[in-house]
Amino acid sequence: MIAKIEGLLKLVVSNLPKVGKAKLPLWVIIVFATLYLSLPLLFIIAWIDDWKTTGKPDLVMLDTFTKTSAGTTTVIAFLATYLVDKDRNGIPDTLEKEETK
Ligand SMILES: [Ca+2]
Repeated sequence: MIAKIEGLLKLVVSNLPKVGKAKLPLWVIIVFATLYLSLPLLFIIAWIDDWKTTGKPDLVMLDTFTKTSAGTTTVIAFLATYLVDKDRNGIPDTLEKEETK
């Protein structure tokens, strides 16, 4: 079953189009990083709107957001590792190293 899923995923990935000079893996990572990093901005906009609507800031919500955003540092470190592409072939170097093993 897992082999079938793996084969299906390889088939899908091999048929995905290239985007400009960048091949898909780096492009996907950039899109997900952008989406993930835009979430705090969305929260802040909604929090300010809530403050404006209710007339007082929801400090408990802000505190919760601050505490849960600590995980963001981990995600940024992970993404920074995967965005390194020294040979500029569009494939993150970390993934290339895994392929050659
Ligand atoms: Ca590379």
